[in-house]
This record gives sequence, structure tokens and C-alpha cells, in this order.
Amino acid sequence: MSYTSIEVRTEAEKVGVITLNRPKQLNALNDQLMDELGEALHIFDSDEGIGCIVLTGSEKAFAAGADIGAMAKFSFADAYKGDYISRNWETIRSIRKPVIAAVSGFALGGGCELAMMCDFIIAADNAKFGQPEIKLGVIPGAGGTQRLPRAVGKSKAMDMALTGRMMDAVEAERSGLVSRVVPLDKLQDEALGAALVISDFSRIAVMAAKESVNRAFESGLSDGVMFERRLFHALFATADQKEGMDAFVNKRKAVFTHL
Ligand code: CO8
Repeated sequence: MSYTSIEVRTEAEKVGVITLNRPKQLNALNDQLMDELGEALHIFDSDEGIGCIVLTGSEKAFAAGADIGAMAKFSFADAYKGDYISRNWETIRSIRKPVIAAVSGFALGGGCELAMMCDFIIAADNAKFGQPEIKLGVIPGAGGTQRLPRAVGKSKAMDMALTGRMMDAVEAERSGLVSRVVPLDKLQDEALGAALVISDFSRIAVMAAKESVNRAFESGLSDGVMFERRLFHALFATADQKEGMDAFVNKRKAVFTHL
């Protein structure tokens, strides 16, 4: 598959790495890029060998938002019909394998929203997050007003959405937006390391864990706990549960077959 706005590679035959690649536009997200991203995500998701996906950008920008030039002359009808934007922004939500965002530089607007759609964010110490759409006379349009408050609470989310200010990596970690912050030159290794760890676990258990954590954002506590309980019970039907527990009992390393 050949792409122009992203680069795709595999690591150790079990991690899919997607790099956003419109460096001159700071990886501004246009239709072409989002179409390519959606396709690459689906290909990795359906590849039996791949256990985890890393989504990253350049040192200067994960993504500086949706492409403002492409949107500037939109009418309401253009925006609403979604022929140009939004047709492919939800693809990442349908991916069942874990997707880690490895963020350095700017993650603004749609770039911040894209990072938040991933399962967790590892940030370089130069990362800057923000929802600056207010400065353009609009508001976030890909989940920013919904996911940001869930990640950092109402006060900070309001602050970011209303003033358009950026949050640096230290504040982002302190606020719970990112799971880890590492020096810029360690970012790719850190993200890849996490992805390799995940890839060696039972794929079924990994997918179930992702599904269950995501359920926490869609349901009340008792429904969510019941959902988790049922998945927990179901995992006793897998060979990987037998392998994982037998390996622990017999003090050996588990080798999961994803069955
Ligand atoms: N879109 C298009 N081009 C961009 C964007 C963008 N979002 N961001 C940067 N660029 C371009 C610049 O125009 C510039 O191009 P050129 O060299 O041809 O002039 C190049 O990238 C480099 O940018 P700068 O010269 O501005 O670089 P600086 O280091 O001075 O500044 C910033 C970097 C702070 C990131 C600055 O570029 C900036 O503020 N960018 C815009 C950030 C922004 O407002 N993002 C939000 C966009 S709106 C949005 O994302 C809504 C998403 C809704 C999705 C809905 C889907 C359903």
C-alpha cells in the first residue's frame, strides 16, 4: 500500500507504526491524510500478527489540527454534509486493538482530539496540547469538548477551550491527559516498548481490557462493573487464560497463542 500523507511500518512483526507525514503543514489533518490513516488502521487491526498500533507525528508536530486552509471557505452545508471533513474522523474508534499516541510537539485542535481518541498518550517533554478553535471563531469538532473534560476535569477543559491556551507536557501529565512524559529522544523507544509489551499479552485479553475501560465512559458504574464481570468470566473460555495461569503457577514465562 502506498501513502502520501502517512508512513507505515511494522516493528518486530507485531507492532504497527503509523507516522503522520505532512511536515510542511505541521501534519494538519486533511481528507487525504484521514482516509489514509483510516485505511492503515483497519489493515493493522485485521492483521493477525499485529498486537498493538503506535500513532505518531514529527518532532515538531503530532498534528496542528484540521487543515484550516481546506475548511476556511466552507459553508454550513459543506461542513454539515461532511463530504470534506468528518466522514472519516471516527474510524479510530472502531479499532479493537490498542492504539498508543506518541506525541511530540504540537497536538492542537483536531490533533489533540486525534491523540485523545487513541487509548493512551505518551508525550515527549516538548509536547503541547490545546484546543485553540475558539481563536478561529469555532469550537472543537472531533470530541474535544467531550473527551478533554473526561481526561482533565471541567475546569481545565473549560480553560483550554475558552482561552485557547496550550498545556505543556508536565501539566498534561499532572492533569491525567497523558500517561507518561519522556525526553524527546526517548519518545519512540518508550512508545514502541509499551507496544511490544502489550503485543506479547493475550490479544483476546488485551481487546477485552480495552473494551471494558472504554465502557467506563459510556455507562454507569454498576452497568460498567457488570460488563467487566462478564468479560472476565468469558476469558476463562480462552486457551490464553489456561496458559497465563499455568505459567504463573509453574514459575515460567507465559507464551500466549491468542486463542
Ligand atoms: N492547518 C493548515 N496549515 C497549518 C495548520 C493547520 N491547522 N497549522 C499549521 N499550518 C501550516 C502553517 O500555515 C504554515 O504553513 P506555511 O509555511 O505555508 O505558511 C506551516 O504549517 C508552519 O506553521 P507556522 O509557520 O504557523 O509555525 P509556527 O511554529 O510559527 O506555529 C503553530 C505553530 C502554533 C502550531 C501554528 O501553526 C498554529 O497556531 N497553527 C494552527 C493551530 C490551530 O488553530 N489548530 C486548530 C485547527 S481547527 C481544528 O482542528 C478543528 C478540528 C475539527 C475536526 C472536525 C472533524 C469532524
